[in-house]
Amino acid sequence: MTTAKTSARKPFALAVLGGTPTFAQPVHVGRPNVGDRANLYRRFDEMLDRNWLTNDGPFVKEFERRIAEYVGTKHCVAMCNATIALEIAVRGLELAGEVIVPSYTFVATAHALQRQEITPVFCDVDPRTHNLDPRRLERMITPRTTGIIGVHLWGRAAPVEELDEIAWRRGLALLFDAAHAFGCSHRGRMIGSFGTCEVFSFHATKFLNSFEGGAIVTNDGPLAKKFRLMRNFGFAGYDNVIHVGTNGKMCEAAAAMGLNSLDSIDDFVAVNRANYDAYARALDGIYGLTLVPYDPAERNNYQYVVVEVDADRFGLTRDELVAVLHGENVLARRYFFPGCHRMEPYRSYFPHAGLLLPETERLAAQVCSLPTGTSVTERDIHVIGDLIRRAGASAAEVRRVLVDREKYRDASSAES
Ligand code: T4K
Repeated sequence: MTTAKTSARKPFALAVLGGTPTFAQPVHVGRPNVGDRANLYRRFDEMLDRNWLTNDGPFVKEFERRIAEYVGTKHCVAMCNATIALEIAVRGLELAGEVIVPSYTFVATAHALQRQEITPVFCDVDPRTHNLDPRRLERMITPRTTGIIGVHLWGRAAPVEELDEIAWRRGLALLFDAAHAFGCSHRGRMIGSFGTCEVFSFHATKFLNSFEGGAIVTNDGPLAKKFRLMRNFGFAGYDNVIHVGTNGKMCEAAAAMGLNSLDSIDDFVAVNRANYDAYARALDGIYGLTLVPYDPAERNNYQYVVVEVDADRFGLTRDELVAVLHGENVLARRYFFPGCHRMEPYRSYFPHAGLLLPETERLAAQVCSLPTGTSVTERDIHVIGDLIRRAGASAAEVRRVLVDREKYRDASSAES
């Protein structure tokens, strides 16, 4: 583990109040975890010696086999990223019309539908779980609805049984955006085998990365075959295209990184777990701040450390807290602000969607993610906890400074 360097600062002065930023270098939310470099270079040498760089190469095949084994599915189809994997899954399942998704997610979930001219219908989430609320979902179904995409937000399982029951009763397809949930379980079963298929992300910022990457996992053989065709332009052999397709292939360098990450997965989870526990200690007792919990009875990857800020009790809004942290070079992120329904093109298409999404609106205003992963040390976390505590303790002064700064900004932009 490397330590983000701390610099000397005036005691008790937050940077927004005129002090020196605590961290000399930015502390990021999603610094990539890098496993054993020597092994990675060995794999690169092997790849270059073989002169086979992409198109279903041996590393991709090995990566697919190991992912499927890990989550207990029959098939894994590796892709260049999770967004393309979602698009292929949606198309492969022949979804059309409307598909119900949460708005409280990364925008890729909605874009994967919109790019295929399928309307994402945004359903509100359960404030306790941050995942789709099945009771509200049932009311969003129309004659045009063909499917549901559940998201296992932060790696905590969506309500799979309830969604499965609704999907079965109403004749809808059910798939899951499991971008956050590799290595997590639900009721003791690994996420990956719920719904018709699930999609993982192995983006650089995910705890297990292949630089860029994603995969669809499923137990449905014919569907897996279709996904394979679709990720390779629909080719079923030289010169023989039998399906519409795209270029969704994972390259060998990405698969080499993915395999390397898999070799270190237990270490990554252990570090994330230790960091999460360190945050729990560092934030303990801070009035108005809630650390989003993980069920200890399940397997978790602990890759997101998420807090909810109750402005009335903490004294600062989430945005004000984020401004304080950014001043200290702690680049906390407002995942997922402002909610897909407030992003284009959705906000133009459905300008009043927020009326049906009260919990999404509240969470989008109250939640932020804090830095974790192998580049963040327990000492860093202790310091970040202390900064948050001090921000809350000097809330009135911090707010006054931030409001003045905002007024100054407004005035100078009006002048220019
Ligand atoms: N579904 C869900 C629910 C998702 O969350 C995502 C992606 C997807 C689908 C689609 O998966 P992919 O198609 O990406 O496989 C990031 C990631 O780009 C995105 O993969 C992720 N979710 C989302 C939650 O976060 P940004 O734009 O917020 O990330 P960015 O570039 O600001 O990076 C985050 C932090 O990591 C920064 O603090 C900087 C640091 N960083 C980033 C990169 C790329 C590094 O230190 N090194 C790096 O190489 O979207």
